[in-house]
Amino acid sequence: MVRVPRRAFLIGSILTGAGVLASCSASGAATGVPVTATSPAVRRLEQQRRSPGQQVASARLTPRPVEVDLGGRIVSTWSYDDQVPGPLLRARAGDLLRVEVDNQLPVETSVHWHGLALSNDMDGVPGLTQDPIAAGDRFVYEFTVPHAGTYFYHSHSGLQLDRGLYGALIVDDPAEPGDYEHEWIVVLDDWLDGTGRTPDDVARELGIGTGMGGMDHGAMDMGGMDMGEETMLSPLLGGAGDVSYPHFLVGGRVPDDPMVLTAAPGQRARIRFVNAAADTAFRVALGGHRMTVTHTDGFPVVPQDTDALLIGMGERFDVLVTLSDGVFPLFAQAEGKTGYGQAVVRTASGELPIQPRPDELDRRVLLGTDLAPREYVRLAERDHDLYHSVDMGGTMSPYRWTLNGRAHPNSAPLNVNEGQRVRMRMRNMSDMFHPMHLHGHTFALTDTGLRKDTVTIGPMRTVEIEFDTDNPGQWALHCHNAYHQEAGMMTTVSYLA
Ligand SMILES: [Cu+2]
Repeated sequence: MVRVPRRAFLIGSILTGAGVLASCSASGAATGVPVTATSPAVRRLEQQRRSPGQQVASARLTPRPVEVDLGGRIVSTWSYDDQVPGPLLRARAGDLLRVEVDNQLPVETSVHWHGLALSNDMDGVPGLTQDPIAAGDRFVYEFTVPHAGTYFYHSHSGLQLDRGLYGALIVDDPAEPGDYEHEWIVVLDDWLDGTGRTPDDVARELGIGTGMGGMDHGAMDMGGMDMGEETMLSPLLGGAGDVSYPHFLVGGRVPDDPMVLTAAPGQRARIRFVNAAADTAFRVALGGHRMTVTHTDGFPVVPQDTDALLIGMGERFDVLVTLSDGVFPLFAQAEGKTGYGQAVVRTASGELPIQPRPDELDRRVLLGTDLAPREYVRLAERDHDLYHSVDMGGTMSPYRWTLNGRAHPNSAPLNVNEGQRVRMRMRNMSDMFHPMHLHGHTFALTDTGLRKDTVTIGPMRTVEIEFDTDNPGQWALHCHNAYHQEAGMMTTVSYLA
């Protein structure tokens, strides 16, 4: 069932000033007509990124219906190449990545390359940067990969992300020393497809697209939070989700039959965490260890030690750990929900502790916004040319999530011109967290300079970001909760010229 937490929506009580809910408030104004994905400016920029000796990394992805074994649980779902997660894709910074997608799904699809500042026509947003790939059709994505780091790819069509249509994409930096013996790619997910309902069933239960409230709305009162057991609340994130899931996966497996990562005591491992979930943030810890965070969303940070890490949907973190002697749970608590995912790190024979939940989860928990950037990835000091405000809100009845009071596809674009420094204030006016993701750019948080492409914004919190408009096109800006996005929480950063 869909569990809808009671929430206060405070837009009315807080924003009484005239004009605040206007479609977009900006200082400075961009002028011109939209630069579309097929514009010469987009093509020219990609030509400049190409180089004569450029290496080509080729791959093929076949999305199709499949039965997948999640570790003793067989489910019917849709995935890439019959596996969950999809195949690992790997390239080096500067390479040309060429991926042929052979759509064997019964419906149209698309592939988005999450976090990459790539050519707009290859960004994989149907209706914005390309036509959807029809059932039975093929499409070749081909673009220069700009930056090293931990990324992922996923369908950007409807709720296909909440099936099995995602996989990790690692971009290597040939100059990086790689001071570790093991590299483990750990993809996290919340799972319900094939367990009696599909993500489309859930959308119907929530009331997405029907103009109606969800099935649980009869008893709802919009005035405050309910502390009852059906709410999903996190002390760190407030409302922690709209959907309850029967399974949480680490590396595509349920905890009963987990992914096992083996090493020798004293060795170092780089763990690349990707949260591919649709509606779940994860609190992650490795029992008996502290982790040193080295990167988030592909970009390096000042290394920081922590016991646990909170990862919003669409966020990635790289950590280094020096492994102790024994068997340890790599534990992913579904934040604010009941349930967890788990892998096992093994440097010795023996069994996992009977109670695998590590104490580290309740010690220091680091959020992405707690990190500081390495100096060399800071944006250059510069005054902003343009200021945009994005207010995030929603209602539960009807189930509708908005940016500046409007729901996609009726949202107002945020216009920019090329060559500008844009400052953008994102205000969360709801009591639920939203991981906000900007396509095609890695922005900086104004207060710390931290580089991110997905920032988790807690309830009633404001985050201000800056970015340089150096990648012309039409770029989605949206909440990475798949159901919020589907219910309207998406707009476009639109280059004009
Ligand atoms: Cu959201």
